[in-house]
Formats: sequence, structure tokens, C-alpha cells
Amino acid sequence: MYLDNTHETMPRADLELLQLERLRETLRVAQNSPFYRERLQQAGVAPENIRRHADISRIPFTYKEDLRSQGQALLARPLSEMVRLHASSGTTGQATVIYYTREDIETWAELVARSMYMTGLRPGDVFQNMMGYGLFTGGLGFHYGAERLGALTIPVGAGNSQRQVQLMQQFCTTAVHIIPSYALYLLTTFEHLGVDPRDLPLRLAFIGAEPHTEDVRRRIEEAYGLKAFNSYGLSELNGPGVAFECPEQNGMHVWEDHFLLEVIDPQTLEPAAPGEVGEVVLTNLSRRGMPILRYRTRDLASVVPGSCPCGRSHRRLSRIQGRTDDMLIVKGVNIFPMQIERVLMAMPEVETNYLVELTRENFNDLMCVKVEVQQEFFQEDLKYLKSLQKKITAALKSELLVTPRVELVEPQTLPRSEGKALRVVDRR
Ligand code: DLL
Repeated sequence: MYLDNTHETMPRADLELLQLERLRETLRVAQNSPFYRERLQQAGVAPENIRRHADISRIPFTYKEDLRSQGQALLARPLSEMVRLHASSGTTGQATVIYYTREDIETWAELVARSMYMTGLRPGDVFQNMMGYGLFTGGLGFHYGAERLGALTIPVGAGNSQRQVQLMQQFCTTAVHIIPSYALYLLTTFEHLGVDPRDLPLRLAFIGAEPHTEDVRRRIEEAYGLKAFNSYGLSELNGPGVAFECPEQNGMHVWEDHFLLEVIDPQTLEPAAPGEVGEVVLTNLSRRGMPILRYRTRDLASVVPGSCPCGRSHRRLSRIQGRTDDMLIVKGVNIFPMQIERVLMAMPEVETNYLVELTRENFNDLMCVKVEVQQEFFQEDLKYLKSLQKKITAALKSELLVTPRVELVEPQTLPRSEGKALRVVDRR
């Protein structure tokens, strides 16, 4: 049931002691980088100052901007000891680059293996990795983890939908790693090929890298006939394998022996109580090449209160509710794209794709939500379509407090992505 019994079920008190020990060591390592040497000196923080958990707040935050502007000044070891780099365009523009030593790659593989094992993946499984290989961490991160675990790994990468289905049939794929919006999209290829995914031996899906709702998970599970597990990570902190759902499917365990988790109020910077949504702040506790301290992820989530029946002592993070920087302000109202997705995906008439377009006319914000609805509704009379449009508009209005213009479009007419979905176009 556990890949690493000792660490996964470690009593909280021991886990917290281990964290402090590893944090002090990480500070020692970080002091070798020109960037942190200066930052920590300015803040007057040395490893020996960190005695209790409360001392963590003395360590300065690190921002995406620091990674962009400082680049290799964050390296704590010579460049010649780095064996890999990844880059993320992130959700907001220019790339940030992360370097890994051989040891870092091994630790990362171990965490991804631990995560997949937790959901039930075992040697003997056939794992089809449908995420982009290359600079994105989703491909190689899971690849190394799956091989470490001992699953037969198919490194197909993203896209090429017909081939994905053929490979699943040919090699009897039992587990897939897939972007949730692409998992929904791929269903149309199955339909086109006349193949029912439920007839295949698929039993596990790892879905992550982009926000999605509980309804999206349910749709994927039902359509494919498998269990789908939410997986969270970011390149700055390795990539995938930071937090992952266990069979309880109620929050993602953050691997706290390798990451220090804080959830804070982004305005007051005070810690958020369990159950309270705040910004996720993460610190590497085991990375050697480029450790990052108190990284402001911009992701909004909460800690799931209480302990998990699975027996793991590592705290659970809720679904990511949005980001502090993807908040839209429409007519003065704050709106997170996830609110729109929640409303749409709860409606059975709605297909799997939608697009939010924001424009400005005479200084007035206009929000248009284009929604793909099932083909059968276009065969109905116009009156029916009108009433569906009204229903969607009303549901969105009651959630958002802004009335959008809703356009119903036929399935497969909105742009698709093989990577992270693009849901909002802001033309203001
Ligand atoms: O997306 C790493 C990853 C790959 C995670 C494969 C899971 C699976 P980045 O490209 O650096 O790294 O993007 C990180 O994506 O800060 C979140 O905003 C978002 N994100 C990642 N996982 C989830 C998730 C990878 N499960 C950024 N739910 C993060 C919601 C997610 N958002």
C-alpha cells in the first residue's frame, strides 16, 4: 500500500522534526548560491536561527520574478554538476529555468513513483505517458517515476489522438497520464474510431497540470471506466510529484518530507487556518542543485482539515481554486475562471469545451462565454436552444454576479489545445 512506509506514515511530530532538520540543511546549501547568500544575509537569517516552525516566517519569500531575473545566480552547485534543465512558460509569460543535479533527478523520480504507487500503479502495469516531453516537466517527470516504479512505460508524448488510441489498443494500456481537458477532447477521437474506452483495460488516470473541477474528474472516470487522480506540481519545485491524491480522492497529500507547505493570506501574509483558502507557499527540503525557499506559487487552495483514513500523515491540499494572478476583474467584480467551469461542467447539456472572451466597448467590460453544447440540441427547435441559453446565462449570473453573453456553439468548433487548455481570451 505504501512505497515508503517510514516516510509516508511518519507521526506528525517526527515529520516536523525531520522538516526542521532538512530546512536547516537546505539553508546551508542555498547559501552557496549568490542569490540566496545575499538574500539570507540581508534578512539576517542563518541555518542555526531556525529552531521552531514559527522561525520559518523569518525566511524571505522567493517570487517567479526572482527566478526570471536572477537565473543561474540561484544555482547552489557549479553548472558542471547539473545534468538537466526544464523551463516553464508558467501561466504568465516568459520562461523560468530550473536546473537539476543527478541526485535531484533521482529524488524527483522517487516522489513521482511514490505518488503513482499510492494510487495503485504496480510493476506489470502499462503506462502511457500522454504529456508533452521536452522542457515541460510533465513528460520526463512521470517517465522517470514510472520506470523507477517498474511499470512498462510508453513515452508517446502529447497529441496525435488517433495514435494514442491505437497504442492503447495495441499494448493494452492500463494507466495514462493526461491533461484533463485533453482527456475530454480525446473522447471525440474514440467516438470517431468507433472504440469505447470502457472496453479497454484502462484502470488509472493521472490528471493534473491545469485546474479542473470535480465534475470534470467524474466525467473522465465515467467515460473511460477508470479512477482518475489529481496531481499537482510546478516546475519551480521539480514539476509533478509535489502533491497527489490517494485512493480516498479527497485532497492531495503534499510530500512534506520533501516540501515545506504553507498556506497564507496573500494580503496579510498571515497563515490561513485549515479549510481556509490562501496562497500556497512551498520550500524545497531536499533539492541540492537549485533549492528554492518560500516560493510564492500564486496558486490558491486550502489545507483539508483532519487526518486522512489512508494512514498517511502528510497534509492534504484541496483542489487548486485558481491563481492570485488569473483573477479577472469584470465590471469591477472579481471572477476566477474556475467559477465559470464549475457552473458549466455541472450542466449535462454542456460538452467539454468553452471559451471566455473579454472585450471593452465604450469603457464597458463585456464578457462573452462561448459554450459547446451537445449536437442533439441543434436538432431541436430554436425555442429549445434559446431556453438553454437562458438557463446557462442565469446559472452563470447567479455564480458570478455579472451577466455574461452566452453563445451556444456546436461541438468541436472552439479551439483545442494538446497542452494546458486556453480558456480565457482578454482583448480589453
Ligand atoms: O504543470 C507540473 C505538472 C506536470 C503537474 C504534470 C502535474 C502534472 P508548470 O508548467 O510549471 O508545471 O505549471 C505549474 O500549473 O502553479 C498551477 O497553477 C498549475 N497546476 C499544476 N497542477 C495542477 C493541478 C506543471 N492539479 C502550474 N490543478 C501551477 C490545478 C495545477 N492547477
